[in-house]
Amino acid sequence: MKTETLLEKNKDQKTEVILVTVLPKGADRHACEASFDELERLAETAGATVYARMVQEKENPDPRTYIGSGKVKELAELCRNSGVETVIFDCELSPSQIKNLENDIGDVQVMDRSMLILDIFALHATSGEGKLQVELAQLKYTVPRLTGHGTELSRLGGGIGTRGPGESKLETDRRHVKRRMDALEDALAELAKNRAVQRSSRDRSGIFKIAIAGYTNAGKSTLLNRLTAAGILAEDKLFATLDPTTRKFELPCGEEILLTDTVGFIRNLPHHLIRAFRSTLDEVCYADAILVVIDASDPEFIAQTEVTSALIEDLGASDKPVLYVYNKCDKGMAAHPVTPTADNIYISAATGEGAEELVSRIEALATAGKKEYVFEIPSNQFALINILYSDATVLETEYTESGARVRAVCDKKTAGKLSAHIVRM
Ligand SMILES: Nc1nc2c(ncn2[C@@H]2O[C@H](COP(=O)(O)OP(=O)(O)OP(=O)(O)O)[C@@H](O)[C@H]2O)c(=O)[nH]1
Ligand SMILES: [Mg+2]
Repeated sequence: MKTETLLEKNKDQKTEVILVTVLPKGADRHACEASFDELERLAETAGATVYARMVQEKENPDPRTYIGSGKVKELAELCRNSGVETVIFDCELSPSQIKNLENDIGDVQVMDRSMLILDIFALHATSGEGKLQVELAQLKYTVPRLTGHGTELSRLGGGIGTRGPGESKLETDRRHVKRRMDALEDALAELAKNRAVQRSSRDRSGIFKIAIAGYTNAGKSTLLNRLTAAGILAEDKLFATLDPTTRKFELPCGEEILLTDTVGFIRNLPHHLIRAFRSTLDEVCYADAILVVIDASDPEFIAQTEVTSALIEDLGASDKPVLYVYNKCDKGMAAHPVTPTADNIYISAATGEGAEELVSRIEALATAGKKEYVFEIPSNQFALINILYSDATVLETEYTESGARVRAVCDKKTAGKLSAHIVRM
């Protein structure tokens, strides 16, 4: 099945867009500007070029058209003079605001930040589950916002707007959309079930799991590639990764752990989008520890770390041990360097600087609460050795006349199952 997107015309022809934002009085001006800069990067990632940026300082957004009526006229004129046919607002617009804006401006497509993010997700989704999640989110969010715009979409032909949930789909009976949404929900529920089964078998194996989380473009995939040669696409693009990738990683002590690369976070990520990707984000919830990767060369890194922490809390994963990985230190620090502590580290995933230290910190995380034991298992109870092979890291097994002597690293719970056979700890 093809996931369609709104912005991309074709590979050689870039869509020109105008970006619009409102700076409400008393709002954090810097945060609004940073968000607006980010919108530009999002637009570029979606394959567009920015023709102009329009900012309105306004007490409160207009309920009818978000920007004031004078500004709407100005925008309409700019669109007419430039021939730009797509306008993207750095906010969440209601379906009626989009409709009013499109009517008032005429001959343009109006998008908001979430529609743009979904557009990028549609471009970057590769797995079956990722594509289903994007399509469902588009049907829930984008389609209602395209109401009444179907004719314009057809008129634009291969232009902007045809990458949405698809012309044909837009022209289809709403009941069909509802049926499609139900089918997608069923399919996703089935996939979530499979994911849960896989997870529980991983859990039974007792293997330590680490999720690599963080702001989009922080270097999460580059880090996983550096550690495991995972071969994941790492690009200077927002949301290059949509689907989680899990790789085994062998610690210097010989213990194997699992590292999972996850979808990046971004500011002003609406809750419905988070819910749509809940099953992929669950990888963070089921991890035993989290590496929060931060682009320390980005002037916005402190705000980005706050966004990441808030989202981890939203997911209900804030009680997990976290190691803050300040990445891209080869580029130099953007702002005040963070004091090194037990829960942070500076590295460069690109050059490998700090990687060795990172590995030993990961090892410390994974082995916290675990220690080395020696067990003597009598030969009539060899089934117990299987427990060690699945739940512990076996360092050495020596067979004796009476049974086996096993040296292994494990947690208390595992050791407890064999407590009668511990000879040294
Ligand atoms: N200079 C420098 N660039 C880096 C470093 N780590 C990653 N990058 C670059 O930063 C960009 C983003 O890296 P990714 O690994 O794709 O980032 P990500 O966090 O996986 O991003 P998303 O999947 O898009 O959320 C790429 O162009 C990388 O080459 C680093 O340590 N130093
Ligand atoms: Mg990535």
